[in-house]
Amino acid sequence: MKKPGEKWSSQLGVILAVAGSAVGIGNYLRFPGQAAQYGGGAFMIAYFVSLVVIGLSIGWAEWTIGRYAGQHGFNSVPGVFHAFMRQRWSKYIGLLGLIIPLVIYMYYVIIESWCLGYAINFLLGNMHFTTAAESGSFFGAFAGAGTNGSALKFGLQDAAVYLTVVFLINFVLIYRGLAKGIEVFCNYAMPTLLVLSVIVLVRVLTLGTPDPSLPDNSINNGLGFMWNPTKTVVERQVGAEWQIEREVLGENAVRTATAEVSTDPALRIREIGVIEQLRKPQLWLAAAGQIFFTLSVGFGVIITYASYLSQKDDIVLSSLTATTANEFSEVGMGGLIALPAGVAFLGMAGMVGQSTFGLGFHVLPLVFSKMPAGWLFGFCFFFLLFLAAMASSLSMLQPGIAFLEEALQIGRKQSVALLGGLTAMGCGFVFYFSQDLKALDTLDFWVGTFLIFVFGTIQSITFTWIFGVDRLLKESDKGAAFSIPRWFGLVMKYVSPAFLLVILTLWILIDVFGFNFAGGAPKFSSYIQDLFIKPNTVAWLSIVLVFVLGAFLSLLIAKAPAYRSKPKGF
Ligand code: ALA
Repeated sequence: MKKPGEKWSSQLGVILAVAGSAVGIGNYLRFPGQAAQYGGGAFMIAYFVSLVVIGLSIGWAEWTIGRYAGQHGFNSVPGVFHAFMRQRWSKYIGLLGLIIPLVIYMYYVIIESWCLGYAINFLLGNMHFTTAAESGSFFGAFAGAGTNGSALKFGLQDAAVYLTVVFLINFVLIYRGLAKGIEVFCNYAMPTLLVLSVIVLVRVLTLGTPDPSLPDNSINNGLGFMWNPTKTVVERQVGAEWQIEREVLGENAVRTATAEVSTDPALRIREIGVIEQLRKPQLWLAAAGQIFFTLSVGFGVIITYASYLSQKDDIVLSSLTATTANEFSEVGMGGLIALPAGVAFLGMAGMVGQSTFGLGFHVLPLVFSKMPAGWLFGFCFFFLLFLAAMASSLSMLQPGIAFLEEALQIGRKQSVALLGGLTAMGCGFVFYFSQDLKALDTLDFWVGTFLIFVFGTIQSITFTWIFGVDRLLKESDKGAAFSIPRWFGLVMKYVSPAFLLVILTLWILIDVFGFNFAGGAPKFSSYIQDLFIKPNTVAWLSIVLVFVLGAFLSLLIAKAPAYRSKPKGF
């Protein structure tokens, strides 16, 4: 059997690298945005269920199967599936584990470069916004959201220059390899980002009520917005239906709303309970999607990283440690920074309906502009996001590198050049078609959400039913600091696949077929509209990009001698 050429230099190194892959923009921007949108405290219940059923369960399985395949000479995801399924077609399942990280890299690195650009501009004192319109128009110009191609300018306040730098750093580190590139970067970046997070967190939590004349705009209310399990809302009657008009938080807001409601019979105040919120399928989809995205589970990343471990290395505690580090940074840091700061300065009205990007690149720059020494805290926040994103984007390149080296039997120089060329084309496409961030948004939906659900579900089923859950648990015991409890095997074999199949079905019904659980006409998401109802050229081109990449990689998989013969010894 072929021996893997690369190894991690220490157990801590691999834990930090996996934690680095997990901790990213998802923790500090996507998580608070999703939690607030889907009910705060109620969302957290679905989130923690998903953490156990998807995060821990598939995470442990990915570490185990990855290390097992690595022991038999396979480091790439197609190799892993070829190795343990032993069918002529099984290597093609691994194609998903290549497309997902590569396509996500193509847009993720752009967001990473925005973070660096914002950090530098805060440091240079270029970020002073007094209104939401000002910060919004800065971002629009920076990211080229107004017109395709408009971000292609090379000034300090333009994204292109940061993208070039960030793209190159990623490839230099990947070229240096696992131990000297990824591991060294994560060894420095992870503690640094922890220190920066604490600095920003302490600043935010001590903001109190920045403007005493607006007592509802406070950190306490921001924390309530993020974490309260029940919601108080004002509803308006439209025909026979009561529709939510706004959420009410804080004593003054409740007093004002009560007075308003008493004079208008078309309005009412109501508390929405936890159970009512948990009945919404969208909340479960959002929670499960967040767990996949934040832990980099279902990405093809953990399998690849784990394939460089030896049988003496612990994987059970390492996986748990990396997951815990991610959750500490997500729930304990990300959950306490962005939204509370936004509410304290802009109030609830300024926060409602903010997307991940709205929160990160419109709201927070305005918030930092209004804060004393905001340039410093703005720099700390965006630089920590940049470090977190870089550790994640590096992990998205390794599956591609491992595959090219294994399939084409080429060296590091050639694999880096080939992958650099491929991702530069994809990244250039997303960067050029920047109007309304259409390409980025389309790829994030179809690859960064849909394909991850699909691949996660396939992994959950094949690992426990084809490889076998008993074998998997026995395999995970090797070198382990402690064993995965045997009862958890039942969760892995039955609960996780069932949970994921339900989620995937719901997702397809709601987001693809527009199924309306409230009854009535189908409600098609903008992504379906962009493809079939009001076809959008850039959305279609983005889908074509994924298929062309898939076809190219399939061809390489088909031709690769490494996956021709049946692996022995399994
Ligand atoms: N896991 C990475 C993040 O959360 C992709 O940003």
